[in-house]
Amino acid sequence: MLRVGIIGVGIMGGGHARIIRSAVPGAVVTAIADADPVRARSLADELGTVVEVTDEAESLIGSDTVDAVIVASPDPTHVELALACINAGKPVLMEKPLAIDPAGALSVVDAEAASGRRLVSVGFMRRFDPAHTALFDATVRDGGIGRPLLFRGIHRNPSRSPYANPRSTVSSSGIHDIDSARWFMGEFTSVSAVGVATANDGIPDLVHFQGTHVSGGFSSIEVWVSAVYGYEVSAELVGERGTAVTCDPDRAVLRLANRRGTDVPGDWMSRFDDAYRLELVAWVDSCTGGPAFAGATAWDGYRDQVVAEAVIEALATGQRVDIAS
Ligand code: ISE
Repeated sequence: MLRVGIIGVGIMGGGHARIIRSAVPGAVVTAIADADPVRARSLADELGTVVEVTDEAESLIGSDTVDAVIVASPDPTHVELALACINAGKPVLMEKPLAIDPAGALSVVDAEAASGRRLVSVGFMRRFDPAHTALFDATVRDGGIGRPLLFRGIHRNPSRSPYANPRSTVSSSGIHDIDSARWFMGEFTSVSAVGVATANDGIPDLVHFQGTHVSGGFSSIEVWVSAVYGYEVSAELVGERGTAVTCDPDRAVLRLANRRGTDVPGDWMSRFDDAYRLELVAWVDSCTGGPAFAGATAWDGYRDQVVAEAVIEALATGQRVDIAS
């Protein structure tokens, strides 16, 4: 049984803890670290398996009640905690982003390489989303549509995060679409971007960016964090001989009172419930002698950060930004 410690038990960390309890055989949450002792104790009481509650992340990482760690604390703490897990020789699933800048992400890549072990996994859960994996299998893996020419991503949140800032639409939200575009099309070679701050407060909440890729194809990505109507993520791949687009597998089309349509989720936890579960199962398997984690690595976390910085620069300058591989 893999004993998991979780650092940061807000939306993501608490969500992971509950998924592990209900749907991830072979793992149990034994330790929680959070700056809010009331929140930490409340989750520990809810889970019933936690033997250690602390506000010291380093104490959790070093604890002999913990075999592997999930980091879901605020983004600025991610590098320090990833390095501490590497130093302790413990596998860690990092919530995205790996770092708040490329240099920090690269320090994690370098430390993991120096350790000689694959310890860092990064939680870009769309790589486990059944709709996205079906799209990948039907296009890139199958090859039936021919050479991939264009990846088109749409990513809409109903409302901004309370922590929204001029960078976060790209660095916190758009970084998911960057990771998906790299997954489908290979490394970026350049980006151009435009955006609008619908609240006139300097925070671009609707951003569109276009990328070119080493494969010769390109990507077109919309990130809108004030969409109001709901939470929606979709991806399409255009090839030489055909196209394919994600299709939400579990929505019913309701015909009622002269209307026809489906519900739209309200947030990412409901839209990606299967993805988070499958990601955690794969990570636990990788920590207990199973196949290597098939999701994003520390290198992906670094490259995603490099592209995010380029998009932010392109947004600020209105100029295309070239990206070295
Ligand atoms: C949030 O941090 C996430 O990771 C969600 O998946 C994403 O859709 C949202 O825009 C981010 O703010």
